[in-house]
Amino acid sequence: MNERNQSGPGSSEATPFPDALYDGHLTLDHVVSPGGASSRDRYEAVARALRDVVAPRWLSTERAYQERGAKQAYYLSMEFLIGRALANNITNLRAEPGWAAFCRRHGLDPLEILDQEPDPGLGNGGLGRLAACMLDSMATLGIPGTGYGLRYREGVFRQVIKDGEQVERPDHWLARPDPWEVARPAESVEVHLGCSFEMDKGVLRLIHGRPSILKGMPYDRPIVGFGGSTINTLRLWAATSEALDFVRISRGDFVGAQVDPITAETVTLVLYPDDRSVRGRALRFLQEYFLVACSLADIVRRFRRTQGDWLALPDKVAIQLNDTHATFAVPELMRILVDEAGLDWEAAWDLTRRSLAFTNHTLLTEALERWPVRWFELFLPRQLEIIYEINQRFLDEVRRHSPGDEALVDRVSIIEEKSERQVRMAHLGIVGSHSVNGVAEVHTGLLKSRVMPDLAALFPERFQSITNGVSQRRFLLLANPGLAAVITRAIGDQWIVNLQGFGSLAPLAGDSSFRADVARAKQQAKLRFIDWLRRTTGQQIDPDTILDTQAKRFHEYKRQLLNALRIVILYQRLRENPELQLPRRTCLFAGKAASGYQVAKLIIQFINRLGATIAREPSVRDRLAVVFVPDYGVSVAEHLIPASDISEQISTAGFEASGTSNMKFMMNGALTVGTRDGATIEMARVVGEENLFLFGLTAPQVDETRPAYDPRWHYENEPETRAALDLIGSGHFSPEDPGLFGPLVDLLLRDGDYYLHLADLRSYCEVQEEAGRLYADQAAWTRRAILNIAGAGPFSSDRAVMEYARRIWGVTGSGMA
Ligand code: 26W
Repeated sequence: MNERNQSGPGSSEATPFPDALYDGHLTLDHVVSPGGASSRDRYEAVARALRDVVAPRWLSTERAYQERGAKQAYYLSMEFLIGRALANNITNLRAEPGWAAFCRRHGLDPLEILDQEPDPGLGNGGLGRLAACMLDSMATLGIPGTGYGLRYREGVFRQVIKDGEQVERPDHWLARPDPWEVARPAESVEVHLGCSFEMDKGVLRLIHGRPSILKGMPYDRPIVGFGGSTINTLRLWAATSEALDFVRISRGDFVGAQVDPITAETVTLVLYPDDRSVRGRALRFLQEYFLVACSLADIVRRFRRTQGDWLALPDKVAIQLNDTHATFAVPELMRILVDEAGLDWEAAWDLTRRSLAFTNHTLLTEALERWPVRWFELFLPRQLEIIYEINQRFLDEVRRHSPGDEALVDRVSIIEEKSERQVRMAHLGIVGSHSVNGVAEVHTGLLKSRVMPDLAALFPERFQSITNGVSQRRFLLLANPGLAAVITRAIGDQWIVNLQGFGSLAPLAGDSSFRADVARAKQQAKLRFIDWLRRTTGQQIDPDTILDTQAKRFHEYKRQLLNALRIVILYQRLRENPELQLPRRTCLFAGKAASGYQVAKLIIQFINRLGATIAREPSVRDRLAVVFVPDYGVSVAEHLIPASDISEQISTAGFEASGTSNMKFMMNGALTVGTRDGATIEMARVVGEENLFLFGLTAPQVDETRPAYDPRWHYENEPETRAALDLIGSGHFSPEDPGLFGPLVDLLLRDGDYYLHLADLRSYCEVQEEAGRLYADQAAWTRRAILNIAGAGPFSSDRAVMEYARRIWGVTGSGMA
């Protein structure tokens, strides 16, 4: 595949732009004359023309994998936050020059066309975006990697801010046909369920004792590797069902009766907008099993096409389970191997464990899914039998290992024997896999010491750590072309496919002309973002301020409230002392709160009210502003991250598994204000703690502090803390409803401040002052920014994927050094 010419990264020359194909699609697909076409029509025609260019390479990629009998990696995830495809594919096909000339020739505004593409919100946050970055890296490295997900007809909700509050709007991203996807009806699969169900006013009502069949219809999306020579596949399943089979029904043969199409489609109607827990959501239970059943049926079907011997499965197939959401794969693969392939239990179990690997992305116990046994009894009786057998054999092993320790047996059992018996999906994933990994060193350490100590002690060889990464092609080359050009001019463009080359930027931190280039690129990115924000939201930002950004899902442990508290303190300082010389700062917030997460939504409202209050005060507003950027997602991140000077990574230590926005800000030259948590610890090790602004308790200190922690001590002994909390409690930011933000004060003072905001507030304010002082010295600031960029090498998803490929999957890629 890539043996063709090795000139420059991604080993293929720039792709000419397919004008003729465009004209064809415009007139033939949309039957409009060029003059009569809408921007959406033009977008679709461009996308289809590019897909035509990609199609033969897509086929030959697959053929090459088959020919070399390559071992394949399959990434099973309930979320793929892929972002818009057009700009990404133009970049990875190296078709920018062609695209620019094409737009000139057709008198088109490239941004206008690019803006037509909906941003598929097929994910909530970090987990979903990591999956997308992994796919981009697998394709770029020429690794035979396929993503399996669900084709939600509605992605994560669109966030609208009304009177400072988050309002959720449906995301009809498929309202118009999507030009990138290819329906594959011939490759549909049947999914059998032990009972049937119907939707009754949005609630799933089970129909006991009537087995049913769902149909999984696959839709394939091209994943274009950089250079355009490898095109991998993201296969998204849509649930549907055959028309009701009246002949069968007339024979009273309800066994295998189809669920009616409308009900069937509800299974993949919408992504659960929750990244905490989905307890009690039977439809989510069905979605997860549906994903696994369709994907495993497809994987086995592909395997059998070339392999006659089942025992070769782990040599040809590596399946990565993206968190507990995919661990139905353990009993489902066993069902296929025992019931369909007819293998004996031991052989099937060996193949299953050697083919499956599990990644954990969170330490939050409520996010470690447990599903009621009775749902298995109804929907998946055979899988439950298998789970019982797996658990029985596992616990026998445990009893052999620790005779008499029934407490241990209870703790590690896959079945939680509480009032409502539940299946612990994380335990199932760990017992049924040959590899379990955390997504950053500190996270994996806590996984083994705090969350899964017993299982880690039982299977020490299975636990390993692979720190996350992000795609520098999407989050630097595409999102920040100005800075990318400055870097390429300095060190060439190999970094696009090998970010380790960034190290050679470090010496340039001392080079004033290079610093000037980097500072100019940052200023350009700022102005571009400010212009975009004004055009899309009407909000004005002063470019001569520090853009200080916290962009991530709203969650108490991510402590957007801590950020807001220090802004209240800053606000009070400026009110009390108008002469106070402080670098002017714009504090930007972006992120969605799970629609049912009231506290997080109240924090969003508070931040918006804080911003509105400040904006009404002439004595303060020219030195401090708070701006909420709505509807955060991949496309907004591409505007916001390149423009930011400061990256806020302020989670309570021990709670952020890894973080990935921290890496995106770093490679775009923002300086990190953060706690020693997740991957930020590893970033500080590479760049040097002195080049970040680290503060607060470490994870062990959090554990030590918690037992005797009294948040009121800070209220009693820190005047600014007290004044800030009193101001919030007084209704100053909500005069029409003085008690509105009382619950936030209670959270901190009355309810124990579980995430230790007040414990870290002082040191947080101090490093923010330090950052403000350094910003006044632009040369020093930019020098540090360059050192952070230079240290971003290890945080590419290419490095992460190569670790998965070598240490877990045992696959190789033509692009892997
Ligand atoms: C069942 C509901 C649900 C849905 C999603 C629970 C938990 C999740 C995800 C695990 C939450 C998530 O996105 N975790 C983030 O994963 C990133 C990628 O590994 C990490 O960088 C973040 O630290 C972690 O919070």
